[in-house]
Amino acid sequence: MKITEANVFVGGPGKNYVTLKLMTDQGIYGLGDATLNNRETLPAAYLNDYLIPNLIGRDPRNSEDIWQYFYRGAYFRRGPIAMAALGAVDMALWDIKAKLANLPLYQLLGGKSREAALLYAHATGPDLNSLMDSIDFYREQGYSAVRVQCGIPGMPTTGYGVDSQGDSNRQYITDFSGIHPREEIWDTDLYMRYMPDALMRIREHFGPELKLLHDVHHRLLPREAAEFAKSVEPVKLFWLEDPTPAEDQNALKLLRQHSTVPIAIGEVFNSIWDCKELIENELIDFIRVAVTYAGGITPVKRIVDLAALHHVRTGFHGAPSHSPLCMAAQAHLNVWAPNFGIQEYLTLNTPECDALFPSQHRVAGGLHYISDAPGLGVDFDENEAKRYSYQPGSHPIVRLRDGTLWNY
Ligand code: KDG
Ligand code: MG
Repeated sequence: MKITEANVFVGGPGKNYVTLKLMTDQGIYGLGDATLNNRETLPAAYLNDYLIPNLIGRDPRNSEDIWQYFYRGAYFRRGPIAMAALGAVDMALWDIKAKLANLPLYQLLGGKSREAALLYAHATGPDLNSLMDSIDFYREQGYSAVRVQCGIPGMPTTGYGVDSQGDSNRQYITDFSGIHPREEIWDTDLYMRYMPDALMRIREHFGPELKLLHDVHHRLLPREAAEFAKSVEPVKLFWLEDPTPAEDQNALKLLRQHSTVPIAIGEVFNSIWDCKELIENELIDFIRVAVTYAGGITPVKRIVDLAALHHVRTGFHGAPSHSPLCMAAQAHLNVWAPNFGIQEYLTLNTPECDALFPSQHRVAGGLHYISDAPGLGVDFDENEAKRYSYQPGSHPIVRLRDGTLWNY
């Protein structure tokens, strides 16, 4: 069996999805996602210029050797661009392998450990009251877990999709405003004064059952993160996400000494090496890698197995910048993983997205039910794809009030 042709498509309804299609001499094709949010043309170029020319003629069933060939074989390895491109190749190879076996992919991982995977939605609001309305909205849809973020009085923006001026979910509305980022202001003191109380009011209002998650988006210094984690302990969060920038893993030690709040980290990680020490030192409770950014199903399965040894559960990244292909790859891992925790899920199933990526995967009552179609269970309509093209966009830049550049 040989790979005969490969094509990359960039574009989509409201997002620049980077989709890889690998064709074989047996008519079976595989699909993968290489979308690197706001840097989409780069994994596409990496695929077109380096990976695809070296894929043609290879046997797609040798997914491990192909993964090693592109990972070890690239002298300058790792990094989000190379790993997103490799992630798409690996996903497509698993898609082919499972289609060849005529099985849904999860069967090749070890079958089902559960019937459906728990999802969390994003509840947001410009202020606390509208955040509570947003939580109600998701509860009515059956969600038992929500990430809660709201605007902070006196802080015009938070830079992570929530601001106090009425625009509550900007991060997830397409920001195709061009290559120059808008600039937003962050004020740590205001956040530290306001957010612990706000989270406690949410807990009191909704009671003990609702799973509450909160994302700090890498904004705090280690000492501040330890203080914040300690102060939100009575809220009984399901997790506190990215309290500090992920580069300084030592920072988590201080937090751990002061708080038992469960910690979730990893959405910016690209390899097992980025999370090895966090997992082995048991400094986190949930690992948040995404199958696309971390190089595919092959390496993420290794991360999940390592995490299981250290009581770390999965909580894969599921921002809408991941296409339904990445979300499907994660869904297969989620039904299999013995140490599954939760899956982030932001509604992708608009009619336009469903037309571009037809699938039988189903979300209901805050749970993801896996498709039993062979492979990943997601298709790609190339005719639909002709409606879309690449649109430049950018994450915001965040500054402190004095102008100091801060972490987005
Ligand atoms: O591209 C960056 C987004 O995916 C990120 O800001 C989303 O923090 C995020 C989350 O938890 O989904
Ligand atoms: Mg996050």
